[in-house]
Amino acid sequence: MRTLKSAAVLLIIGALASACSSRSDDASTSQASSVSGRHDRTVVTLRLTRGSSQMERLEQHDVDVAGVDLDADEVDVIVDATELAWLRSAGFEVVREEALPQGAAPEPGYKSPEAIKDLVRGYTARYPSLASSVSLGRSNQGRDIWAVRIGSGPHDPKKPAILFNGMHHARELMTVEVAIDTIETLLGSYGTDPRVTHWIDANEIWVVPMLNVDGSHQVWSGDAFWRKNARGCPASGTCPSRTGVDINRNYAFGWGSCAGSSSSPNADDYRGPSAASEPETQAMMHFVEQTRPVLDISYHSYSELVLYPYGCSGKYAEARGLFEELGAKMAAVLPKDQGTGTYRHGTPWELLYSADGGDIDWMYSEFAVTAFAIELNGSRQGFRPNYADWRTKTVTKLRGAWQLLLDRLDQSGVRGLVHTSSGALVNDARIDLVSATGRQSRRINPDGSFHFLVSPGGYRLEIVRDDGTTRRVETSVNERRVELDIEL
Ligand code: 0X9
Ligand code: ZN
Repeated sequence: MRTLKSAAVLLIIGALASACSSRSDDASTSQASSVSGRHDRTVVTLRLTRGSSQMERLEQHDVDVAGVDLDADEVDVIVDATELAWLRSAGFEVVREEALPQGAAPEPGYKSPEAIKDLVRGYTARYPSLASSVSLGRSNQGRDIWAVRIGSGPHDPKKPAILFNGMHHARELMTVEVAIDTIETLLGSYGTDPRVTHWIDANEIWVVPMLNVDGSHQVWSGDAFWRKNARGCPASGTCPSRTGVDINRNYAFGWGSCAGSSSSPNADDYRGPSAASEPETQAMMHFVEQTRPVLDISYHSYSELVLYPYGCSGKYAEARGLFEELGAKMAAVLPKDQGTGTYRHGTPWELLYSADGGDIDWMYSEFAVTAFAIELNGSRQGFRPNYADWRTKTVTKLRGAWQLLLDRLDQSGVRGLVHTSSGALVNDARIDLVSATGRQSRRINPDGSFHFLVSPGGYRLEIVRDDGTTRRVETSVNERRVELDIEL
């Protein structure tokens, strides 16, 4: 596939796979040897028959779905010999098979957890007035998870926060590059590019380049297609078993609710023993709770899609209109890697499969974050696109998407601060935004601020403190953001 074009080997499955599946270090972990070790898996491209329930069937059988090519009606899965035999007997049409490049460390250029630590340190050293770093917490194996804050002053509740994060899934190497490019584009052009200068002056921009630091360590130790965190793995070397939790099935919203994850520790979408059981998930949840971003992009790969809540079949977000508007705008500025056309947009269940316990669903439902997941790169490029050919092309095109969100912060919306007559900020309150078409309700942020992204029109704000004190304010929104200072 994709990454491997030059070294691609078409496998004659039966003989070869069984010959290399009996590695002695797998034999000690009974499940790993019966489900499959990392050494005997193959990327198989299947024909997707429209309107059928193939994706659900793959999910029910815990098949590891790597990505889709919706234009070609194909899905790539990573399977062992037993799973491949099941796929054939279940009537799936196999289009291609390719070996995985096990043991191969990522190409030079891609970033390890250590490289991220050094880069983050370098940004804060070189741009002390614009960049600072914070550890969101530590992974299962004790690695720091770094965030870079980009802003031209101290925290200011008047300035919206926005979040960009990479690598929930360890094998999705290019997601880190996009996050790193975001940091470098912003820091490198402050004071020279007026748009960049404005974004940094007007907002608090947070970038978490690599959430899954332990999984990344697995990938750099030679397990090229490791996806999950490293729960249950030894601290060094690769993991002899396939345990590990899919961080993007572990968030505390709708956890395990719609067959959009697996209860089996060996499955690549294992949801973990309980909601938010994982330190990586907890770190991100705690961070979002503190910073309350208005917008978020979580980068994944691959499939060339812009996704938004919710992950469970049939379920749309209350703010569906806003998600569709912004999703369509971002997709339109993202041309596909191959051929013609642009990324598609929709919910995960419309375009891929049902997914529960995902980050964007949690961010949106818990803190009304307008949160997207972007699946970068096409299936020819896959999880590890050739760095020289694809790094620049990919990060450059993604600038169109994240910059569009930065611009959106200035556009139609209502931002404000709530304070008492003595000037103390109020955060023990709810705020509702009411229009002719409905009501959005949320808690005031810890710093006394609130921010609604809306379309132009007339709105009423209703603020109710926990002690019952109430205030109503009428406002009219046009193309620009309205700023309010509300005394209560
Ligand atoms: O399955 C996922 O987690 C993402 N696809 S991937 O192939 N990169 O694994 C889709 C995430 C959709 N987002 C949420 N439901 N949160
Ligand atoms: Zn992913």
